[in-house]
Amino acid sequence: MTDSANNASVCFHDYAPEQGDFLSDVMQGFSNQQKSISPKYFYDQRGSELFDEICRQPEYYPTRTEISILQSNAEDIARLIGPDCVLIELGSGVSEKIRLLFDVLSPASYLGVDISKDFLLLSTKRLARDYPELEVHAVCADFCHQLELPAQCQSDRLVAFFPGSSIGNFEPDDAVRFLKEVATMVGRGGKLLIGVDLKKDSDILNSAYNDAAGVTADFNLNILQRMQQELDVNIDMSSFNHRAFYNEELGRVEMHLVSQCEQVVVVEGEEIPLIANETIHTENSYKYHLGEFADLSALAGFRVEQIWTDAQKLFSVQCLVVG
Ligand code: AVJ
Repeated sequence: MTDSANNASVCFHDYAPEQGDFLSDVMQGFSNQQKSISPKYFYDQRGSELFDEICRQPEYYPTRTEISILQSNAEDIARLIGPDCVLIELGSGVSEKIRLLFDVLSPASYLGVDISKDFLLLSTKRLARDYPELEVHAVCADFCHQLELPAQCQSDRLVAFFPGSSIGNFEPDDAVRFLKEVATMVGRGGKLLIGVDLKKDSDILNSAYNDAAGVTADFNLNILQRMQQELDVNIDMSSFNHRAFYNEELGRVEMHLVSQCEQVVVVEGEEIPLIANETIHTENSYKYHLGEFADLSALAGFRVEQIWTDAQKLFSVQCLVVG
């Protein structure tokens, strides 16, 4: 369904997935040997707020590092991309980072894609207000499953923007599949500006996902809160603990919820037993060497055109081109 309404000069397109996926995904994830819930369910209103707060924690280096890379290299990035492109931000959230590029990039139009409708509308309306010259589109969609552009946004100068190292949430095989879809969407000569978190000392990674203020723990536990609110479940939240660690062998940070005792969780009448210390796996955040990510991009049909990093090589922003 496409519902286009000119609201505060934002053109809105609704491709939001049907509700009901949450329950079936939870049941599916709980029936596996290693119980799991997809990290996409972190981002209800409260979860999105908590994630925003994570980004401001001193231990969580990715956000501020990426912002400083974008700031220091904005002109360089703009030169590479060229003027008058159609800029498509995937998982646009609060759309703060894109502002760093607008002034130097002068795109023809901007399209924010996000699954969280309220956040999306708020942030695209703000952009439309602050950049009155810019044509702003908001697409509510789960970009993992569909990357469909509204007809008005077709152009031979498409540039996707995928910041924050959200690509780290995909299994490497799925990352290739996803990047292939992005390549198809932007077409030959089209580009992808992407933030990729890099492999590094495990102490830095472990503290980034175990901030002293406990915000990441709250963010992780909030997924149980969300289940309580939206599904017919009975979970004692205080019987679960946050656990995050860098799995060096697999090159990823893992987040889990650890059951503190033997207990039974009831989901829509179905009893799900957990033994003491059993975990529910809630997230993987893959980290890459530059060479590893270049190989992955190549499998998807992208060539790495340029890489920008910080002095400590904590994080990278990369410009990929199709073909
Ligand atoms: C939004 C997926 C990039 O993996 O660092 C932050 C999410 N999880 N702290 C990440 C997250 C815990 C974040 N991504």
